[in-house]
Amino acid sequence: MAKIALITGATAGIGEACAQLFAKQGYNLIITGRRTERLRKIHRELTNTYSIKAQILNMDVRNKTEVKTQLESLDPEWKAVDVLINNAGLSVGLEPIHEGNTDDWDTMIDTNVKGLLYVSKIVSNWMVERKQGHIINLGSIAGKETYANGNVYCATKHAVDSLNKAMRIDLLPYGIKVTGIHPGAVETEFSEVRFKGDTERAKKVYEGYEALSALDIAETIWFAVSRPANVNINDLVIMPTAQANTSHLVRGRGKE
Ligand code: NDP
Ligand code: 8X3
Repeated sequence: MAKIALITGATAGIGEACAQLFAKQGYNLIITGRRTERLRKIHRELTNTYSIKAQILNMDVRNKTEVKTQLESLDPEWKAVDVLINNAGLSVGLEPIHEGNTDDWDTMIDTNVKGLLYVSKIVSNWMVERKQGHIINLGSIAGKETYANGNVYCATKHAVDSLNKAMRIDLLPYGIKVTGIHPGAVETEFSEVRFKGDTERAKKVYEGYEALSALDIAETIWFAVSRPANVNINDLVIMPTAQANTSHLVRGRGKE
């Protein structure tokens, strides 16, 4: 029986790259997200290209009821999830704290923290029953450091960092691995979302250096998942070579 990976936020960026890579590795997939058309298209591509089975769950991770209903609707054999990739997440806005938009704050906290918890609560129970599983939590360099105007996004990713450590302790008796992946700049739709569709501003984030690609992160996640049973990667920070931390980034030596 092929292994199963459940990927939240598989409609774009890192989640989509993980779906492609895990399908290539022969995993059956549960792909989730809010954009139904994209989920259908990715489902079609994956099942046409690889000899795998895939399920779509069209859910907003912020909606506790929807998450529960969608996850519980899976047939029992699909609840034997081997790998959960808690990837759905976003940043909205980049303003100093006194100018921040409280709706943006709600969106980030509800998605990055509460959404991750709603999914983890249900799927970790399935893993506890089987006494096996691996949870990958997408943190960020923003969860290790704080930068100007990053305030609430950084706070949500610090929360993910903390939950990553907490999950590892609580799930230890059940043999469940928990890994935190903390990237620096990855060129995805992330900045477009942060700047609310301002593609010009988003493009500038990645100008003059080679950012990480979604595939770089998917490969890192695969490395963690493919370690032997006795090995767990607790925590990985992965940066573009041009970026030392959130405030030191060299432009003009790489990609124009
Ligand atoms: P993208 O914007 O390219 O992808 C984000 C994914 O999250 C989409 O599939 C989106 O799906 C999903 N998503 C967002 N909100 C929700 C929601 N409420 N319910 C369900 N799904 C949701 O960004 P990335 O691939 O870059 O980001 C993936 C993760 O990596 C995030 O947690 C991000 O914080 C983290 N990260 C990103 C970095 C970067 O520089 N890009 C660096 C460090 C960490 P849909 O819109 O269809 O719902
Ligand atoms: C995304 C990376 O530095 O824009 O998590 O916060 S950063």
